[in-house]
Amino acid sequence: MFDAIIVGAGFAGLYMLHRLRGMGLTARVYEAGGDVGGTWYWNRYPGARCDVESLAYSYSFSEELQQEWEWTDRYPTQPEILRYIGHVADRFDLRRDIRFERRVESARFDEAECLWQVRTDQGDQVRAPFCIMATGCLSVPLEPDLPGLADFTGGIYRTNLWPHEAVHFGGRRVGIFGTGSTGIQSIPVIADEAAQLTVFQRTANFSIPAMNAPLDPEFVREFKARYPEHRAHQRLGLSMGSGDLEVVARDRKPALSTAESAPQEEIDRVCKAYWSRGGAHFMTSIGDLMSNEASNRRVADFVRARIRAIVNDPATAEALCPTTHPIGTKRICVDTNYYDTYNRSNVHLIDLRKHPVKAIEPGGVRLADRFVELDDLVLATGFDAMTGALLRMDIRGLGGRRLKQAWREGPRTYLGLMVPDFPNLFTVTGPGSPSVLSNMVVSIEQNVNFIADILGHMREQGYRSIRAKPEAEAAWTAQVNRLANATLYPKGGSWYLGANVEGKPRVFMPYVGGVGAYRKACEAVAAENYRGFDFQRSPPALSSPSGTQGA
Ligand code: N01
Repeated sequence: MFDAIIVGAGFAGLYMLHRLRGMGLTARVYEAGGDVGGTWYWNRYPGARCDVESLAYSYSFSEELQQEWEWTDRYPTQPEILRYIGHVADRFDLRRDIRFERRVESARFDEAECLWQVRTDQGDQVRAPFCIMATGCLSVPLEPDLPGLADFTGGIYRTNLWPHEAVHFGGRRVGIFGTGSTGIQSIPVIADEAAQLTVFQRTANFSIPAMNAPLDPEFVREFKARYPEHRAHQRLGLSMGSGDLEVVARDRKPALSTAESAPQEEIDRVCKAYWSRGGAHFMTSIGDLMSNEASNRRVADFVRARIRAIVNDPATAEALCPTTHPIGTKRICVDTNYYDTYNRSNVHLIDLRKHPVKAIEPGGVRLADRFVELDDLVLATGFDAMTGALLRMDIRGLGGRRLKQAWREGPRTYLGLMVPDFPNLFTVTGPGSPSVLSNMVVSIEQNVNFIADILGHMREQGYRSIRAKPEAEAAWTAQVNRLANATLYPKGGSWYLGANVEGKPRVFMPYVGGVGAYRKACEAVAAENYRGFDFQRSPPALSSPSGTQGA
């Protein structure tokens, strides 16, 4: 028996394991993939790169680690992140407690014993007082609704299940579905190699140039010298990681409070400055961008003007101009040469709103008005986000209550970390926490530390179980909804809202208040003796700091 079972060996699972070990607790990690890395293990598609900057998208818990690791570019590539996570696993000797290629299928709470019983698809069965879900927010691939897909005789490549061996598109006619962050990253890279690339676009998306470049060693040296200050900024949500501290300090305030009534030259000046600096930081340019529709429209107009300026063919440019949602309400994309790619003679855009798919046939895609012959299909069609990984397991809490049942009208949590009828079960970056609206590594570290502190508190006090109180869950969920409804986010029809999955309840899942406000809320909860949580003392207590050895 272990003190805790951790599900997932991505950034969250690894750090959770490291923290528990540091407390003298024992843990077993189950991971469906063949190695550590989580989302970065699976998403190895061409062009995969993080859109948070390297120096910020990394653990802060070890000063030695952050000083030692050398990043290459402003934005890290997927292979580089995977190497980094592998290095962390080795450096902190984490692999020995991880069982790979084991997908957890069920987790059931045994009330009499106050234990979670976890079962994997390989037949492992293990019990522990605590179960910590580190299953990621974007880890369940979504199968697109494309009739006849199974009949296609060419290669089918899903970006989020990309093969480990090299895929060669040279001389081939490739089609791609999906123009979210993934499609937008991979389209320019596939276009470089393929003979022909046809992009089947259902919804045009807003994308900002990454302005990626190799990191300047002098910049890195200065950044690392002040890492603690950078990390402090990140933890308060003041920095997306870009630039030096002076830039961060200046950008604490948006350049303009609103674009609604600002003169056009002023909007152009500010937006151009943010555009040329590059990255998702663009979204912090205008104070009320995510709460004022008129202000948002003017910034969206700026981006549409950029698209028209970059793309030579006016009809293609128009089709690429997003019109279905306010900018930022679907996750902003960050690209390298995305719009320029449409100026290549081997790239063709099909607007599916005008030319819907009738069927996928063995040799290509049948549209209402034409047939596109293809050798390969790439599917960049997204995820069942935030709740998908949790709900595909059979999780049962008190009285055998299923999580699926508890969340039938959408996820409800206390702080994104616990659900009332599921004692001793934690969700790292769960729905109701900043998660996908933040730098995930920053949120993961905060969530993991909070959970570890709770377990430390329980050990000190001799508590055996913890539950979120229903009233705390109700109040937090109401606050999450209230905050979201005060913004434009719910207008996006995005995966944040579950809108990409048929039949999924439309509930805005992440906490929009920012990592700083969220962190303060957690600190206030802890300071008030973990307000909103109910602790019980009976049966056995957690193992002593020296740790009980696991079976
Ligand atoms: O998925 P998405 P993603 N026919 O859901 C289209 C993170 N991420 O993998 O909008 C035709 O955004 C769908 O069209 P529509 C990031 O948080 C991070 O790109 O539903 N098209 C859409 O265009 C991101 O937001 C990085 O009309 C179909 C696309 O598929 C999240 O992952 C990199 C279709 C799905 O877009 C998800 O991004 C990459 C159909 N039947 C991703 N079904 C970083 O850099 C779906 N689509 C860190």
